[in-house]
Amino acid sequence: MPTITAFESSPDRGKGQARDMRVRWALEEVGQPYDVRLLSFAAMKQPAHRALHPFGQIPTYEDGDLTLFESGAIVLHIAERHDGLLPKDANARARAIAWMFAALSTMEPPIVELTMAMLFERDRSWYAERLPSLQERVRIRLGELSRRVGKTDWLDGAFSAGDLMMVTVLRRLNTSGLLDEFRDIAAYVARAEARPAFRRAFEAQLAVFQAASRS
Ligand SMILES: N[C@@H](CCC(=O)N[C@@H](CS)C(=O)NCC(=O)O)C(=O)O
Repeated sequence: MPTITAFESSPDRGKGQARDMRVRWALEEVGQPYDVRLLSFAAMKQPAHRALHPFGQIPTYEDGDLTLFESGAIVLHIAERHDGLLPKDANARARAIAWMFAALSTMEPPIVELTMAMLFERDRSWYAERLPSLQERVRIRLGELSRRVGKTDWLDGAFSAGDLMMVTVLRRLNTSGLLDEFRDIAAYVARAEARPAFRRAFEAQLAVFQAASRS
């Protein structure tokens, strides 16, 4: 059974934003049970964890003699070893993987820049001046993506690891108000969140936060 790592006490208070959510969701989609090792921020920076993750972050994935870091690499590994997250047809499979990369390297950077500024830079003198340009960069990408997801349920045929990755990236915008401006995208995210595997992964992550708050 694989073991993943996750925050002992997630800064998002269990809202499914931490990147172990992607891995949990992928494992739930393919029906693979897993163990979770919870880490404090201090433990993430210790040599024992850095031996698994060079940047001292979560998530990691251990299965037998394989250790992986980077949520995209982990989800791709799970999708390649189980049915359900990548199409069998070689071209469709390559396109689904392209959507995973698009989520991580085209959509996620401007979204992370915006959300990090909203979380950690609100009190800076330049925040109000910088915010509109950060929002505009995200809006451009959302506009482009909405033309795609407005036409079909999923990005390319059946639900795939590409959708899983895209939705976890888009969910980072939940508190930004920007998703409300793009009804097609909000509906796409809601469709994905209604999947039983998403719900199970979300509940598992929330349960960790609730247990940490009680102790
Ligand atoms: N590109 C990495 C990013 C990993 C990452 O940023 N993890 C965050 C949690 S979502 C983390 O561990 N933050 C704490 C830190 O960097 O100290 C991935 O997709 O796995």
